[in-house]
This record gives sequence, structure tokens and C-alpha cells, in this order.
Amino acid sequence: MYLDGITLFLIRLPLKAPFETSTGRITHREAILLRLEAGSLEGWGECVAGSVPDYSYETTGTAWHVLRDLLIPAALRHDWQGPEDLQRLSAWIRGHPMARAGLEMALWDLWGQQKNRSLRDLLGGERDQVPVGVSIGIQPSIEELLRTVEGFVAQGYRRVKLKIKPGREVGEVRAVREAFPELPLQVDANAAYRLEDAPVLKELDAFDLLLIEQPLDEDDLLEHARLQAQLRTPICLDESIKSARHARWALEMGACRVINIKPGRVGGLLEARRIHELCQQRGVPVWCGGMLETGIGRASNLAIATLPGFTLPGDLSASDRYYVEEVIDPPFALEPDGTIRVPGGPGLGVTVRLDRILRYTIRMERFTG
Ligand code: NPG
Repeated sequence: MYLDGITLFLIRLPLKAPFETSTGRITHREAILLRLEAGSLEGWGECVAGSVPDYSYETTGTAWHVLRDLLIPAALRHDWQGPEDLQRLSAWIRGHPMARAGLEMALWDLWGQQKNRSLRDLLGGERDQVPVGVSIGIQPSIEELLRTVEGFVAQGYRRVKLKIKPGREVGEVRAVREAFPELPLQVDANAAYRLEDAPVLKELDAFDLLLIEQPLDEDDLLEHARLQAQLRTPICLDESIKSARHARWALEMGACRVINIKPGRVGGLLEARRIHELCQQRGVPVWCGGMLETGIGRASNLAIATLPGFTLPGDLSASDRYYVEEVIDPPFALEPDGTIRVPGGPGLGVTVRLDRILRYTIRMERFTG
């Protein structure tokens, strides 16, 4: 199959509420959407790189370059036998997993439509609903945090993740735990601590957390292993796991006991599935992270989260948790049992609303073979 055209859309979507992590506060999410055309079919993908290199070195700017100048010209020349081809085609490019993953997602969507199979089925998923949680940014005060947690719990979210940073952890977690003694709770530091902060992180052991996510720098695998040896709470790695190799190293070193799988961070769904397999073989629980995706990226995340090793609820909230307006129809909704339904239609299984995408597009370019 040859591609007839590829369009890149740089969108800037207003968030419903500002989102603050240890690396900063955002009010809008910038992202690149990709549309692939092949005959009468259209495949959509989403690249999770952000506007600045705070979570990873990739940005919408670097991803635009890698897509526009390297991946797209090669993709338009290639006779596709399946999304798997992308790995061979792009093997010479170092890094830039988010740019690759965006294109891979659109190829999967196209492939599913061509074969009339859902992405979930193509990946080997086993469920049509997945349990989900919500990720709560750092709040201005503990009172505000308690109100926010209460609101999400009332909506039916099954587990809550709190963003933390130095000085904004023990008091916050204690207050939430006291108010919600049974709530499955976890925290995410986005690499804000150093090994010397172990004493404060050890204090969190008292609150029966599911996990502490990415406490130290992404390169600090050895330091994470030293920290894990001192903690009862499992460490979960996110930013540190850039491929299945990183996952194997981290597990062999004892740097974590849980892995957050984000296809966008590891170069796509195939690599994400390899990490899932490795973790399954070793009995290590995984869950699907989120990067404030639109409905397009969320559909892809939901599909991978149907694999059997995803035993913990993902950062996969309903559309109305993130955006004033969703770019797909219908929006993703939270079911009364704290799950989200996984689309069963061909490919991503969602109806993309180009009119809405165009409203938020700040840069657009179309390429043809
Ligand atoms: O529900 O999509 C979601 C957000 C989950 O907290 C979340 N994501 O560090 O994992 C993270 C964080 C993130 C958001 C990372 C945006 C990068 C960009």
C-alpha cells in the first residue's frame, strides 16, 4: 500500500483547568496530529511531544522536523506491508521516539481500517473496557487538593495519582490518605528528587501507596535501584523507560517494580507491546500512562491497555477531564464502574472531527509523494 498524502497539524488546545507538575504549569496542550491518506481511507495519529523539552528532549518543533524532513519523505516512497515496516525504515534515525510513534499510530489506524479490524484486536487485546484513574496536578493548597480529589472520586474514578514535588508531598499525601482511607493512591514526581532525598520519600511508605512514579532523573537507573532498596513502596518508572532494553535493564538492576507504558514515549505500540511481554514474563505489573492526549491518542492508549498485563488502572480519563472540546465523536466517557469502553470499530475506531481540529490548528502542512 502506498500513501497518497500526509498532513501535519500543530494544534494548541485549551485545557479545562491548568495542569501543574514538578516541571511547570500548562494551560494549553500543544500537540501534532497526523493524517495519512491512502485511497479512500484516512489514518490518524498523535505525537505526544510537548511545546518545551521539560518531560523529554523532544518538542513539537523537533518532532515536526523529524517527521517533515525524514520520516514523511521515506513514508511516501514506501510500499507499506504493515505498520511494522516503520521500524526498519527509521532504524537509522537516533532517538525521537515520539515523532516515530505519532506516525506509527496513524499507520495502525489505516491498517486496521484496511483489514476491517480494531486496533485492540490487531494488538491482541482481551477486554472491551479498561479500569482507569485520574492524574491530579499540584494544587494551590491542601484544601483545594482535597476538594479536587473528592470531585473525581464522586465521578467514579477508581484510583488517583497525585503530582508531587519537593516540599509538596508528605503533607499532601497524608491529608488525602486521611480523608480517603481506602482510595487506591499513587504519586508522580516527574524526576524532581535526588537520591539524597530518600528520607522524605521513605516517609511516604506510611501511606499505603500503590507506587511512587519516577522520583529521580531519567538517567539515574542505578540511583533508583539504591532508592528502591530503601523503600517499601514500589517504584514505577516512566521517563527512564525509553525502550524494551531500558525496561530489561531497570528490572535486572532492581530499579523499579512497576512500569508505566506510554507508547508515545517508547517509539510506538510495537515497542510498548515488547515491554508488556517482558514484564509479563517477569510478573511485573504495568499500566498505561497518559500525556494529556486528545481522543485520537487516547483511543490508541485504550487499545494497548486491553493487553492482559495491564493490571493497574491507567492515566486514561474521560474526555471531559481534559478539554473543553474533544476532537473526536463521541467523546470518551467514564462508565459507572470506573472503566472506559474501548472502541471496537476498525483502526482507532473513532470519528475524527476535522472542523474542530482546524479551529485549534496553528500550523499545517501537507506532503504528497
Ligand atoms: O491523564 O493524560 C493524562 C495525564 C497523566 O499526569 C499525566 N501525565 O508525567 O505522566 C506524566 C504526565 C504528563 C502529561 C507528561 C503531559 C507529559 C505531558
